[in-house]
Amino acid sequence: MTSETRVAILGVPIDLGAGRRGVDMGPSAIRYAGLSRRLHDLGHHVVDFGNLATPMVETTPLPPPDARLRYLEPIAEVCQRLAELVSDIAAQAMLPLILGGDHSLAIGSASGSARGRRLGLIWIDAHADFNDETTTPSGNIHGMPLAVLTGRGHLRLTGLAGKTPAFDPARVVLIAVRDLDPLEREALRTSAITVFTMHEIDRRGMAAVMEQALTIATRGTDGFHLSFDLDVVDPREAPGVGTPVSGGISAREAHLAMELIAESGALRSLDIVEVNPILDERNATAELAVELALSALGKRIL
Ligand code: EXY
Ligand code: MN
Ligand code: MN
Ligand code: MN
Repeated sequence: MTSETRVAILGVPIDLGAGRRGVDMGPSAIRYAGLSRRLHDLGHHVVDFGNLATPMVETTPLPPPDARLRYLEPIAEVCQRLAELVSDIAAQAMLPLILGGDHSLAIGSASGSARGRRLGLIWIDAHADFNDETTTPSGNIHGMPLAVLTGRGHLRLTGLAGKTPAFDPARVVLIAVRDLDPLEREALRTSAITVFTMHEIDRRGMAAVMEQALTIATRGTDGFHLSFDLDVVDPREAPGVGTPVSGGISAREAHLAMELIAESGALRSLDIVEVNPILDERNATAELAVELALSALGKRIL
């Protein structure tokens, strides 16, 4: 039996940060896959706070084609509200489980979780999300949250934790990255963030990488925030994502990472983002998202 955790589910159906529509349906697809019931069956106390109100692309003024921060104002407004709500949930000794929605939401969720405490950050993603308005090739803000959370980027976004940076880069770990832009790669190389690319995972194995990652994210901290982007899993097992990249981790490697995270006892909040159900007729990606959330919250095989 898993020790009971008070879990607060919150959907953020935003897709303004992405280049492709559809991830706004992620929270519904994940709920449809039975998240709340299966967490409850695991022994947890689960409260579903519903979805944060988010603007629709259809009713939001289109940014100019050369915008370097597309939909900055509506995304900043959503992230401000999200940070406040996540901070309040954490203050009630509940574990925020945020359902995306595109990865720009992590600017709000991780910032809110980091308010008033020192957290590490574990970022599991095919992408580094480490662009800012001077390096982005697309202007899409879902390619920027990790830069924002470590203090680089637009002022409307970097201050949501009440401190800048929200996370000390020396306590931040990026895992399974395999698709970097040239300027983003240079910025990452000169940062204090620890990066385990797919190459390190192939060479050393997920267990060795995760053990080192957990040491980094917990040393001298009050625990860590996990931001998990479903596009980290190989598209053959998780086709329903906004920005698929071949050569990803297996579903089993993803489960092992989540099981080791659960064993650490240091998880304080988590995002599960970029599920795009319109690209996956069997809802298999949302099903996997639920199963991975269960592993992160203590589900054991035996
Ligand atoms: N690096 C590319 C960009 O900044 O536009 C692609 C980013 C994809 C981000 C997805 C959420 O992980
Ligand atoms: Mn408050
Ligand atoms: Mn991402
Ligand atoms: Mn990604």
